[in-house]
Amino acid sequence: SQVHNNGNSKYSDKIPKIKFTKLFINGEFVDSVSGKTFETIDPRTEEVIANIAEGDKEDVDLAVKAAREAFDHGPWPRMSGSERGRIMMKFLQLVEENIEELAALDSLDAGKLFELGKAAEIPFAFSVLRYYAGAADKIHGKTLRMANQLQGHTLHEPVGVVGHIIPWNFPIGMFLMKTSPALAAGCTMLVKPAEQSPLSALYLAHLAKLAGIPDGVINVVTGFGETAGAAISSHMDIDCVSFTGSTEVGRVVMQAAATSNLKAVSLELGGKAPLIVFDDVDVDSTINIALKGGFANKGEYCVCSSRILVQEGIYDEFVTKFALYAKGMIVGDPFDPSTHQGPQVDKQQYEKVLSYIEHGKRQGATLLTGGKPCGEKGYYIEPTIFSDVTVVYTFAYVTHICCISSTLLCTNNHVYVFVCLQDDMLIATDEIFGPVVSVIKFKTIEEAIAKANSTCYGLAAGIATNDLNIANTVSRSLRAGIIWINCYLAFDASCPYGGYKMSGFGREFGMEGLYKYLQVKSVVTPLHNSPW
Ligand code: TXE
Repeated sequence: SQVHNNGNSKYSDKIPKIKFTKLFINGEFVDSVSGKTFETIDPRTEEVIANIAEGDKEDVDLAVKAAREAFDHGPWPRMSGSERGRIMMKFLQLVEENIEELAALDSLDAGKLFELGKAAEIPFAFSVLRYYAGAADKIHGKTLRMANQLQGHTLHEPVGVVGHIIPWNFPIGMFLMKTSPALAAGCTMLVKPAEQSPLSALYLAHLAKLAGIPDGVINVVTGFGETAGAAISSHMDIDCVSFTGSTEVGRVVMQAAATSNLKAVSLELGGKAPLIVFDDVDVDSTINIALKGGFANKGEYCVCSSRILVQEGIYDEFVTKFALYAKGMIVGDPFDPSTHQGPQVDKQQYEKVLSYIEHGKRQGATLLTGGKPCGEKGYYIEPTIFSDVTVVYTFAYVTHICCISSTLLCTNNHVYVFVCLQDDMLIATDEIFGPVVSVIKFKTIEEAIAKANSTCYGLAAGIATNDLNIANTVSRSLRAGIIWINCYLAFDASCPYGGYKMSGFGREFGMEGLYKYLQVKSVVTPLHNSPW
């Protein structure tokens, strides 16, 4: 049964004092040029936590000026990789020492589970910082022996000033995931945290300064997307923008980059990840994977397995047990250690999720559990599962390979092409970004692949099966940037991830996550006897 205890005063001793509310530019906390502020809201209680400086175009200009100066004349891009790595390790030490306060800021600002943050999510973000601190002195080019007695070598140079525009679902994680590889590369940067969750970014900027990261290398401009965010993507003196957020805004960011200075762009956008469950699995243990994939971080996760495709042989057993387990989840104050699911981040997301639940009911899906808000105040929603969610797709058969696409499945030299026309239920197609999971039935492996791929997104996918051949065949056929077999959300700092299709492009983590912050310069010279 679900317990609800939002904003429980029992946990008031865990609420941190808010120390930083101003923009962080050139190593100083400053008011915005306009002097304006905005409120950041506690999603548990709907009350104001603090007033935060509202940055706009003028503030972005100042931050870019500081970052440009630090890039063109400062020590950061010029020092050795090992020295940058050493300072980043100092930053790591400071964030580790302050984990309690950092975790509390994200719980307060974004409704994230406090204990889970401290035990898993934030340590993972730290591992990303550690990985890139270690990578800073492993950036090197190649030597080339070319035709005509030419010798060349490549230099990997920092791309310059980077603008990071980040969302609210993992405020600390996103900050470190974006800044760490850019720091290792020798870039300077400004970060615009989401307006819903600005607190931890300001605290991290303070720790970065304490660690010895030179002034101007990391700047933080808090503010709104249409103003501060837009000023970053259209800025003429930013060399690269790294954006995580909605597909809709990703498109706007890319357009602004194209029509301004053609800055490099990387986009990590929405998702509608499928978890495909074949009928050879142990249902109970697979439900644990499905619960984690579907409801982690209250479904506010771009890789969330919001579509669970279950093979017909175990479908009935699966949906019954899945609903039972989800019903047992405790929704409540994220500071309460017994809570499984906290509040949605803000009123807008809360209303968006509830409206999708209404769509699901209206469009004829079966509501197995949840479906309602809970609590007197705060943005709490019950974990919700719909079954009998239908997906309309067409199935065409051709006998020759006409194009290369992972929606092709080759068997015995025949090629089946699956073309998605439309999915008839919105809950099966749209990114809901809340604790709402659709269960969809399938018969054959071909149908599973077609249904899984019948989405404009392609960020992640899961496969549950004990059959190695099925696992390998399906993982090659899915168009998504990361595939989890018999697990879900298994991230590692060394393992690249990012989007196919409208989930964006560019990769986070691993050395791929570093390359986007580097330029490759080739240097060519004739050898003795060269005709040049
Ligand atoms: O995202 P936005 P929102 C998806 C998810 C969610 C939906 C809307 O489906 O329900 O997006 O969330 C900044 N120019 N994801 O409205 O608006 C904004 O200030 C430049 C998936 O919060 O995309 C914030 O810092 N920047 C996602 C960031 O973009 C702009 C995580 C993201 O906000 C801007 C979050 C503009 N014109 C939402 N407008 C994921 N991939 O994890 C806004 N921003």
